[in-house]
Amino acid sequence: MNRFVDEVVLRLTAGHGGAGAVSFLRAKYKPRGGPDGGDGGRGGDVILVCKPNLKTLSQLALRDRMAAENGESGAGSNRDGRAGGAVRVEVPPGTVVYDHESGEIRAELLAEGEEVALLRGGRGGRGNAHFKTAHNRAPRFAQPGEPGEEMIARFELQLIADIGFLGRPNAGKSSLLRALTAARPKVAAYQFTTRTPYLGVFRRHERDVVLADVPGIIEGAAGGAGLGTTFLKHLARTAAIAFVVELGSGVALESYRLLEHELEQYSSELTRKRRLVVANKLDLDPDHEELGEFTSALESEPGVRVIAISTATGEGLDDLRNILLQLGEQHEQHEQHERGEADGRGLE
Ligand SMILES: Nc1nc2c(ncn2[C@@H]2O[C@H](COP(=O)(O)OP(=O)(O)OP(=O)(O)O)[C@@H](O)[C@H]2O)c(=O)[nH]1
Ligand SMILES: [Mg+2]
Repeated sequence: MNRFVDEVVLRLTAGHGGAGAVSFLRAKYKPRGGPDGGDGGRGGDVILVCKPNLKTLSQLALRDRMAAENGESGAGSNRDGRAGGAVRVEVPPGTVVYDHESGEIRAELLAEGEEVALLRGGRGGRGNAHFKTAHNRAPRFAQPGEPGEEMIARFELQLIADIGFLGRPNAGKSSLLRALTAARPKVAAYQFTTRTPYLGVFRRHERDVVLADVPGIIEGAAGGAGLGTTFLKHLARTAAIAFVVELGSGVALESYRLLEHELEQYSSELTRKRRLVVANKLDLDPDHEELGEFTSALESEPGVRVIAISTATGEGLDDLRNILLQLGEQHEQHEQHERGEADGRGLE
């Protein structure tokens, strides 16, 4: 399988327009024929295409530039140049394209088949046949083609999931994804087993709920420690974040605070997302001693809900599925609402 790549910088160039031609009709017995220079062809566009079968940007990481074809020049006998072919850049759903220099967002591709004409090819120049006037019956000039648009683009992939998992290494995020979905990320008793994000889906009441397992976060991750926090960009599109902590070793509360802190350092916007706290490994806290301390410490915090589970015994998983489903549905309603508002504005 391709390695997972979620960020790529590429120089993109649309095609230049072909030059218009300077030419004069040369026919026997007609030495002073009129101008017949054809127009240059249009340069090709740079088009982004959303392909759901793609899961990473790795296919773009092999190159540092992509360009559309230039238009051909015009020719005599009023022959117009051929237009340049477009270049189609295929990207997975969830790709955001930034202008690398200004940081401005130029395109976002979410749905299957979506296409965005990112850069326009240059117009072809007009041939001298266009410039004949009563005063100048033999124009010796034609237009050059216009240059194609160009940019340095940064492609960023943000996986599209309803709920993303955030946790320290070893908390059991991948075990949870395996327990809830058919996804099979590796599970092991060491840190950073998961090195790239992983998606899994479960179906309940005829709805799909998409979960994202994200590599573990350690203290200082925002500053680059461990695998850093760049994978947290995959939480950007989720409806909610499930903080996953482990019970049984006395670190649940400390872990939760650390996750909050690192998330805040990375993006305060993400801290405003709906959140759920999943206290895993309940089987290692049989008297619920640590769970009790943990929940009472978080009791006073608004909007924080703790659910205790064990992926080892299956305890709590069914409740968790229902909560995840609700969070996913709320997200959908929220998005529909936003779309409705946007449409409403258009009708005013
Ligand atoms: N006793 C017990 N062990 C668990 C439970 N859930 C996960 N584990 C174990 O905890 C260890 C880590 O599990 P993973 O699912 O790989 O943890 P992770 O959070 O994905 O770890 P990273 O990928 O390194 O961030 C493994 O040895 C699991 O078998 C649980 O509910 N109870
Ligand atoms: Mg893992």
